[in-house]
Amino acid sequence: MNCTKCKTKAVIGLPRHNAAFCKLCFNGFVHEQVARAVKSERMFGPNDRILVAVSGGKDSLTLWSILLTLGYRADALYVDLGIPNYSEKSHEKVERFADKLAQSHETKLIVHTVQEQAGAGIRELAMLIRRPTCSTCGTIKRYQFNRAAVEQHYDVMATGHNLDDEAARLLGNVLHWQTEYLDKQGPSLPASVEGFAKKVKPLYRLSEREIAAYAVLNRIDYIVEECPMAKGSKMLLYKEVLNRLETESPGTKQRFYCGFLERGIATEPRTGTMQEHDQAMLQPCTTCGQPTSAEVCSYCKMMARAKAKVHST
Ligand code: Q46
Ligand code: ZN
Repeated sequence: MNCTKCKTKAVIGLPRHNAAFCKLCFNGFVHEQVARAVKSERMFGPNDRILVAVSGGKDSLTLWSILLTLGYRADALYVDLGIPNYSEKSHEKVERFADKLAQSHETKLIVHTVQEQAGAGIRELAMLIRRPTCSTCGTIKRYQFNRAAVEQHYDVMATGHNLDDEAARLLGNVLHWQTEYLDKQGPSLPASVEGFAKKVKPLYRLSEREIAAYAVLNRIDYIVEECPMAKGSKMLLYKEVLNRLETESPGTKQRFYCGFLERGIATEPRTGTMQEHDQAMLQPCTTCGQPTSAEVCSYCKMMARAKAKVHST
């Protein structure tokens, strides 16, 4: 198998593009897909400050590295969830990678440790407040990322979601007709109301397999294990189903997700009155000052409940 572009020996075949690439041309292909995503979805410009949400996995570390390679100003935030046998490893991978990047780029890593703030890791915290671990985790991560982005004046927050993630999420939402989530499924979500950072997904044109190949070829040392809490999740099942379809018919995932974007369902402009309505409903949380539609935001409510439980035991 030879490289479609330069005819030297190929290292990867991409059936959905009917192409094969050597390492150099594959890197060029990956960078081009990211650059195309950034431009077509107007994610950010060369002077914008980007905060990348990193977990230690292949997608987020690859994203951080590519953005710096393309000349963007990108820092990263890692949330240490305190999950035994997992968080120590992922934290270490992120710290090491940050040191490596800092040797050739101007960049920094910000770390938030759940244990330090809440006095317990995510699993104990979820048990204390009787909520599923992943939904507790989601509330904490969304809150901490948004807070860091807004308070430290980043223009945009970037996550490593790839084509497989987005297609699987879309499949789940369509299967259950969760139409209220569809307008949040685009790869670029503007900061619709003050106090909420703009969110973008620059890897949405690349599959999980392509990103894993890029990470291996470019010696990005990431944590291979998934978070243990992800076991049995519906997302993994949807990904499996889509992979099966992809093998039979290359390009299925891309046609499904990009077809959805082309139809404009995700980007349908919300009316001015809606946005004004949202803005009017928001007020600073009386505990932390972050915007919320209630008196106290859901993060602070959660933390207060956890503290009350600790004191009552
Ligand atoms: S990190 Fe958090 Fe995921 Fe782990 S605890 Fe669940 S939500 S599975 S993206
Ligand atoms: Zn709050």
